[in-house]
Amino acid sequence: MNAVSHKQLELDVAIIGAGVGGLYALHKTRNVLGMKAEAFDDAGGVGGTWYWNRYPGCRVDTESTIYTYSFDLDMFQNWEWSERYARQPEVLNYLNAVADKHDLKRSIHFNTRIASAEWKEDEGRWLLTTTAGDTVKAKYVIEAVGLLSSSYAPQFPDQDKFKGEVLLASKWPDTAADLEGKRVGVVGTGSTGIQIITALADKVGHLHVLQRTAQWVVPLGIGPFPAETREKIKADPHGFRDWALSTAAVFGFDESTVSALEVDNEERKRVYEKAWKKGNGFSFLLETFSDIPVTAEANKTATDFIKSKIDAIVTDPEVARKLTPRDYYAKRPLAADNYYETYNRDNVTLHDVKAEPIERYTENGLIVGGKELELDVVIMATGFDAMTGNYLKIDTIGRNGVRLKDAWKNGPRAYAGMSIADFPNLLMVFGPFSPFTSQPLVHEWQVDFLCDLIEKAEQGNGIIETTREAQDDWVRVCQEGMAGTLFEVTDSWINGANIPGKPRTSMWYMGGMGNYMTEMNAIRDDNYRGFEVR
Ligand code: NA7
Repeated sequence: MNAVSHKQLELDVAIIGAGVGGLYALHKTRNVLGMKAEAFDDAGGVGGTWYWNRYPGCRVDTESTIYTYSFDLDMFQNWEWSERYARQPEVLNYLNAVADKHDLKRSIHFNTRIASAEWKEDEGRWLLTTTAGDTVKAKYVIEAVGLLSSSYAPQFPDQDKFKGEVLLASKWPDTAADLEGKRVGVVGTGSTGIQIITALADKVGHLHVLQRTAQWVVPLGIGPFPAETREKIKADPHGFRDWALSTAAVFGFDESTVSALEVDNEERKRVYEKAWKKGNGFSFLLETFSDIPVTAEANKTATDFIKSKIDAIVTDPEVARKLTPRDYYAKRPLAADNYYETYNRDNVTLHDVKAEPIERYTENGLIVGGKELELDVVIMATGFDAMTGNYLKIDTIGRNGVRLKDAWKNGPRAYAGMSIADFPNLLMVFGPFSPFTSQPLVHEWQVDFLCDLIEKAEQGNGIIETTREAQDDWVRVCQEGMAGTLFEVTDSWINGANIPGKPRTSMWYMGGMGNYMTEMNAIRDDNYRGFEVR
């Protein structure tokens, strides 16, 4: 469907976003509940984050077995993922196939950005307005706007003077120049940066890595899709899905229950070596021992191990020193094959831009630490205004004129990761204070819960209202849970510290998906406690 005038559009359900969460929300509300539901996305196609992130080396770093829907049993059992960690084109292809099979695209308005949303109390409807000025009235709004979709791209002075190209990783243009043989600078060494660095090192002329903060990186373990997992899913798809959801992080493994401090050195080394060989950042952080993200002592056992790998792999001791983080291993755990090996290449130079800052552009490149670095292309892999960024881009006005940006002035407030007091019938997929997990299966679970709520509301007056008391309780529990972890004290997008001026706060339910489901099922059994469905 193309962007057309929506002036007369009246819907039961308006869905914002056509990524993983939005597509399933559209399928469930339109195809299963039979409601008049349509979706809106400013992208030109489906896929959300997988539509935009087309940078070299982009792939999931969650196993493809888990990074999938389960609702379409045939696709869940039989989809032929080629690799253990699917590349971006394969993920996008899969999401397109889901959308096509379930005939979703005819109900999606592409190239359409929702600019504002206002609750009309007298009508019991949301009034959405697009950037083109068209309007949509909907009884329920489901925001599936993406956890990591609102790009953060700081601009260095004098960019207009630069004769080369500046590319934003998270909005990678199809028209990007071929990088072969070029002098390329990469700013940022998070998940995105390390994928780009390892993908480009043997393709470009010279790669300059502009690193502000070193990160702990373990191998990913790229390889073919594991046949034994395929068999498991084929034999018992629901059993596999339910097991994955019952774990804390929903990454396709059971988290360890053993403290890193209760075993001796030799056993610790054995466990870490095994995890290093297997690959995967979440697995290294959570499948090895139970307390790496919790206590400084346990954390140090993991960082000592990774440091020993850096020292063994990186041949230049000064480069090894620059690559060794000073922080806890308590950011979003990173994984890429041959990351540290890359720095042994003659055509890769590491710059510590904390010690020698990026000052400004020139015609020929960047001034870094007072010296000109000649570059043809600069790639910004500088991250996202995570969790709250995309919600706050929509000027959202709830009951009694309350604006979302005011309600969230000091950090987000939400109930169960799915709704907000004073914003009736505004429902979120993976909103603030959702469990800290991988996403697709959790999106499905939350959409199913939201649809149960909608069905119940449809039996009454069609109102879903979150109580302030329930929200305050939920936020308090989440904040207490976060306070017990090293994630809280380690700067990253997880706590908002990556965005200048953003309130630093916890935004997650840290109890794990298994506990989250138990809690949510109890809420459902208690007549949807806290939601006040009328
Ligand atoms: P991240 O993990 O937030 O990483 C952003 C990187 O960009 C990080 O290394 C930052 O350094 C760096 N950065 C940000 N601003 C600057 C400036 N001004 N100068 C130099 N370097 C800068 O984002 P990603 O896109 O890699 O990953 C986000 C998530 O998306 C990922 O975890 C996956 O779940 C998907 P800093 O550490 O702030 O010093």
